[in-house]
Formats: sequence, C-alpha cells, structure tokens
Amino acid sequence: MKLTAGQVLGNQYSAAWTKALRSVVDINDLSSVDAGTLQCLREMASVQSAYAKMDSPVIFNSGIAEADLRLLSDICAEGMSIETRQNASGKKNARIAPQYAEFVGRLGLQQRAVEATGLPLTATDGAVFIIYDEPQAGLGLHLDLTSFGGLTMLLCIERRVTSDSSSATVAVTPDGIDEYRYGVGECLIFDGTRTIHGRTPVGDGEKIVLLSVGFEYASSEEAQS
Ligand SMILES: O=C(O)CCC(=O)C(=O)O
Ligand SMILES: [Fe+2]
Repeated sequence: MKLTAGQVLGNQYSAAWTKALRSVVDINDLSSVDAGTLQCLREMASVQSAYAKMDSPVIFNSGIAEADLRLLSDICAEGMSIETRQNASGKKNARIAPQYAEFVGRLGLQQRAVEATGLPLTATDGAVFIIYDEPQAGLGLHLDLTSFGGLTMLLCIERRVTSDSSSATVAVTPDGIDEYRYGVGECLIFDGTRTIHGRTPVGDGEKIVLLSVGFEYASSEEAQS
C-alpha cells in the first residue's frame, strides 16, 4: 500500500495522540480511573469529536449467514497459522489469505455498512482479523491510523465469554466512557481516526475474534460520481 502525503501526516497525528493517551491511562486501569484522569480523557475526546464523521459508534446486525461467519473463523485460523502478529498488549492480528479475498468481497460489507449508517462509505484494502485469546489481552486507548481508512467496522465472528464482566470495545466521549459489547454477526462501526477507543482486557478463557474493515468516507461529490 502506497501512502499519500496526507496519510503519512495523518498517521503521525494518530500516533502522537495514541502516545499521549497511553501516558494518561493504562487500559487495565480504565474501570477505576480517578476523577482527574476521567476529566482529562473527556477533554481529549471533546477536541476530537469536533472533527468526527459520526457522533458516536453504532452497533448493527450484519445479516451475514451463520455458515459464512463460520467460514470467516476458519479463514482467520488459517491466516493465524501462516503468520500472527502480536502486540505488547496481547492483541493478535492475522491477514486474510489472498485466495479468500473474493469470498470476503462477496459478503458485501461495504453495502451493509452504508445501509446501517446512511453514510457515503467506499471500500479500502484495509481488512484484518483481530484475535484476543490470551488472558488479559486487550488494546490501549488510541486513534486509528488514517491510512486504515476514515471509518472502522468491527465484525464479531467469534465470542466465547466466561464471566459476567466480559471484554468490550470502549470509546471515550466528551460525556464519559462507553462500553460496546456485540455478539457474533454484529458489527460496531465508528470513526476510529477521531474516536478515542480501545479494548478492555479479556478474562481467563475468554476469546474474541473480529474482522476489522476500514472504509473511506467519500465527500458527497465523490459519492455521486
Ligand atoms: O478490539 C477492539 O474492540 C478494537 C480494535 C481496534 O481498535 C483496532 O484494532 O484498532
Ligand atoms: Fe482502533
């Protein structure tokens, strides 16, 4: 993927914010932040929200058939067996092997996202599996890199929960911290480049597998052409 100058600058901007956010709070401590830290996070979210393309994240049912969701799980497992990247917080990523790109394309994820949000979204080549299957795996607060696309959609393809306090995608808003739990076949879509977000750690035995898809947000002229 060749990045434009704007994307390079955008990525530097996201990275700088992510660094600042991580110096403010550790995702493991998010549920017990003190009032001062919460206020700081809310103010940071206010700065970003002025530019966000969506007011808040939206959960919707993808309508993808169970058999196709199971196929996605298998494709993820195969991708993991080829190469798994794990970051310091335990989140794993695996790629979609090229021979499955056509199958994933046929799922019509872009169309489903457009219908659910009413936003003029166009596809990017950004799609990757995310796996949390080790105790305490999570993801610190961050802004997504702009090169991944303007909006991020997370489709849940596997979810094994073992306790009441299950892991969630979290988003910081000017009003506070929101948690989003969505089951197999459901999606969360949000402006990942402008919404401060992360994933609270999974518990022992818990497993979450997501397909993360990036979309561009076309201006109205682009959407019409
Ligand atoms: O796992 C989640 O809920 C969030 C993942 C995410 O934000 C990312 O991979 O950039
Ligand atoms: Fe993200």
